[in-house]
Amino acid sequence: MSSLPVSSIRALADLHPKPSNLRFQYGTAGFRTLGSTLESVMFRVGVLAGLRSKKLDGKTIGVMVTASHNPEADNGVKLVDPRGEMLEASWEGHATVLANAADTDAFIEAVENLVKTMKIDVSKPSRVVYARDTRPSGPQLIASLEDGFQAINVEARNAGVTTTPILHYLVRAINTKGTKDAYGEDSEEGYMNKLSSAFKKLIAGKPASPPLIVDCANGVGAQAAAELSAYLGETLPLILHNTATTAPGALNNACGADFVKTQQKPPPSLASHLKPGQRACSLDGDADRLMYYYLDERSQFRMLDGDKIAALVAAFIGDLVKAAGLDGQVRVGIVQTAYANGGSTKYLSERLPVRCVSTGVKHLHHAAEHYDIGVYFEANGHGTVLFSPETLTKFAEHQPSTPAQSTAVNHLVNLTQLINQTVGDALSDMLFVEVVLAHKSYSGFEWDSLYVDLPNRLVKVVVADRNIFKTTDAERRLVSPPGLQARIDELVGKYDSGRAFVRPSGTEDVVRVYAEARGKAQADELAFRVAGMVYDETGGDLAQRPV
Ligand code: G16
Repeated sequence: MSSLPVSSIRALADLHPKPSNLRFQYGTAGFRTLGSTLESVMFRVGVLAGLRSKKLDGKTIGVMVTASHNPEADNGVKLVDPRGEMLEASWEGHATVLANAADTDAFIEAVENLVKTMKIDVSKPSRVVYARDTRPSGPQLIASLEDGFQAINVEARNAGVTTTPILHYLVRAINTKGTKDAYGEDSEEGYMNKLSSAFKKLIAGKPASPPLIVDCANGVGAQAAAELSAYLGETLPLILHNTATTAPGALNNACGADFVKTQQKPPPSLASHLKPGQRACSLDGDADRLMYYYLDERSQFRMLDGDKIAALVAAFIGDLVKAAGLDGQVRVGIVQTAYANGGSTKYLSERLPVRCVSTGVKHLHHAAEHYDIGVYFEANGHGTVLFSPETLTKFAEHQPSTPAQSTAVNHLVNLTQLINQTVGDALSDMLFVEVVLAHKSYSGFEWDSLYVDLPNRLVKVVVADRNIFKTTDAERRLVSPPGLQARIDELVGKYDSGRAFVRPSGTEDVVRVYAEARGKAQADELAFRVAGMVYDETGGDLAQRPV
């Protein structure tokens, strides 16, 4: 067994010293913080990705440099496992240990420990594919990452500037190439072709859809949406807005999926373009989240968030399974988080099995794998649909007994091609929504009418130390600080249809408070009163009271 190239690691690690005053944590979506502090983390992630690949016998690992919905000055990095899913949870701890080694000696010692404890054969090849979003700090951070690859001789493929879901797609496509599970051509063109041809088959014979406005958050989604639009042509006219990927400070600023969800209003830049009835949607900074909305006939903003998307697509899939004659043989289930609106949970659980898990795509993804067809969506618009391998076989082997059954099976098969099953994908989800709207002849209004959302409010609280907040029961209850949950329960009990919970964010240095109640004013009041309790519990700068 050859040994680690210690001198090469040492020489390059010395170029990327860890800032002594900072502690890094591999959280909900990898490492994520101010981009200017992340150089050492990037170098170390480069080394870690190489080791992960060696451990998996040279399979290709993905590395995505992005901070998604966060402000432009932030950046981050996450690892993607060979099937295109999030890094296995046990390796998140290894990532955190490596990122926090105080100096080069400590880092080399941590790498040697990892190789020993995980029994990594360092003579194996290591392969990585990597990409970044459009953040200004990206090129510098990619250079540090590449030094990490060089330090342990990784065969690295640069996928350039692209969306997070495309990077996930590439990882799976590369690792399944030439096998019976081949996922698609391992290129951006392969992705565009796969999605657009499935879309065209699914809407064949349906009346042409009116144009769709797409807010690209001034991020990398602008580039991918423009490319996709060219593939779609007249089949789905897209009108792209917020495409200023190089304008300083524009990324996610007063636009994008997170803005729409948290502010519950459209981006101001779209104001003059939104007429009653016009469908629009917003991507986030790396195009893995999607929010739809429209103005009703009184020009009121109506939001169609991840919960509404789940309701729309799950019902559609459930109906197709029945129409195909596969009812009882293929179980469809839904996965949500505590942020799911009570109205959606009620609607969905009256029709299909629903599970609630902790925030974070990895939790939803794993829970969804337990169903034959698992639909998972976070209210923030992050989600997808998973088809189990057995389900794909059932579709392939099913003998339809009527033309209607045959059509339904074909639609299901085309959906397996349209949906990016590796991770939530705003562009793929957008096409899926458009397919359902076309099949059902729904406008935003009919879609919105599936169920009524309970008024709700999401608030961020900047606290001195978010780590003192510990949760249980899929993050619906606090176990620490002691006594706080009982006080929240008492308050919630005073509100009609009241519900509230508190959890520390895994991507921002804040605590999040969610509340819903029968009326809008009550939901707002409950959220701010709980936020006040959180604030009083921890103290902090009065200027940074709930934002
Ligand atoms: C990431 C995760 C999502 C999560 C979101 C917010 O999204 O992938 O699963 O819902 O962060 O997480 P938190 O409330 O812990 O900050 P993204 O789109 O930013 O990568």
